[in-house]
Amino acid sequence: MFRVLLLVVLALLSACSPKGSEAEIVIEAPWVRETPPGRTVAAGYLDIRNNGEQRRALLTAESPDASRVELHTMEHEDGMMRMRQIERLEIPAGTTVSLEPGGLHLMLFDIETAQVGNHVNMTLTFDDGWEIEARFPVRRPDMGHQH
Ligand SMILES: [Cu+2]
Repeated sequence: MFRVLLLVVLALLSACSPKGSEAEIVIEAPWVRETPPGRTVAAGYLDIRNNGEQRRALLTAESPDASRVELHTMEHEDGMMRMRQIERLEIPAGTTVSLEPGGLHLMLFDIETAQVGNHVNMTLTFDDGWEIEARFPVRRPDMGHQH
């Protein structure tokens, strides 16, 4: 009897509680930078807003248009800016993390479609297993964010 009651309570809890990142993470202003002719490596940018009360982390990004997508950061090293791959991107509770030129970005490899007029689909996966598919229009840097 107790066991049945417990199952009912658990079922009610899971039905009522917000579903982790799905209710808390908001993707804003996604875009992919146009690549010069002949280049097949492109950078993707977006803002990730965490409206929840727990720290979340972006773990992976995948695109049907790229052989792989990595999370990169830019760091000063010996007076030069260098890209470095990171394993996860933390998004503290109640904050927005911006991926933008000169800083954090998504790096897409072997992409042929990063020309203005196209868009790139990407699936972002967070540390609680939640995934979101986002559409990244391709832009030139001088076209700005165009919110
Ligand atoms: Cu990079």
